[in-house]
Amino acid sequence: MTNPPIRFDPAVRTALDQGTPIVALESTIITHGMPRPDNLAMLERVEATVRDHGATPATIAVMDGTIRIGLSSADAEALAKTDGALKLSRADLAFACAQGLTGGTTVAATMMAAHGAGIAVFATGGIGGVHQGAETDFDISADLDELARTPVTVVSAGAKAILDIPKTLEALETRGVPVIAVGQDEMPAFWSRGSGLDAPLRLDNAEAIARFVAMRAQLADYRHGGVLIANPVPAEAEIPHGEMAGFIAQAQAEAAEQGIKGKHVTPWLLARIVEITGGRSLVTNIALVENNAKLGAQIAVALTHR
Ligand code: PSU
Ligand code: MN
Repeated sequence: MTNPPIRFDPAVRTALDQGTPIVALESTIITHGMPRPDNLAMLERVEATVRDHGATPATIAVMDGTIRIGLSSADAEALAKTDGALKLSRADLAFACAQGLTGGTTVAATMMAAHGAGIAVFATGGIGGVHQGAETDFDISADLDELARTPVTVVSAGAKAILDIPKTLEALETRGVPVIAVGQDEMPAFWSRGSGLDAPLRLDNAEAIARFVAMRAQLADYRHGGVLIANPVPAEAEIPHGEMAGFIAQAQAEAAEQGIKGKHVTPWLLARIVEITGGRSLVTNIALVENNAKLGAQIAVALTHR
């Protein structure tokens, strides 16, 4: 038997030992979600935001076959510049470790690693979900099943509007995943504060979210799974739903034309939408991740105080 190849950053190790608040961050957003050099700049800003709000950031990735819980700035820079970094979801994590590979972890794989490391709160941009046309191509993100099984609170800006949001909400309901909009009744849609759909649940601040998460763990400690927090992008950074719809439709038509499939779909669409919007969607994307990092830190702090 070999030990699982996991390495903790010293700051994260100390925070775990002392029981101080920690926020996990994913890395597919770095390797596949944003162009260089904005990906690294985004990570630095997001980690600073977590620290400014009283928590330790733990960016999770696989580097040369080792699951890394927390990255030094040199590691982060190396990851952001790695050519051909893999996109690692639940199915790929052990494979990357066994083969000594490097990649960004998706929401699903980051949840697995965070939970294994003892980290309960994780902030990201948007989760994967049910893709448009899933009724024919079966493209449903492993993020949804991970939310059903792994008890981590995931702070997102909702599901990207490149997904089928109504079907994504149905799939989450089927899996027993609570979906909580923050401060509004409407489900946010990543770049947009609104989606035209009611969110299943609503809470208005980090304390209320922490109370709910703690209650859920108490009531159903047997396989209670995760919680999805849907935190709307700040108003000054949003691209309204109606405006976004046209950009998304164009990118999707082009992806279909070019035969983009499987795990390549999300990164391809994100990159294309950045081009189509002349970089505006990237500004929005960075703002929403930062906003989620702040709320994630506040939830982690509130959970620690309980
Ligand atoms: N949201 C972003 N950028 C991203 C992703 C989400 O703004 O890169 C990534 C996340 O890591 C998410 C993944 O878990 O896309 C979903 O991919 P798939 O649909 O192939 O499971
Ligand atoms: Mn997929």
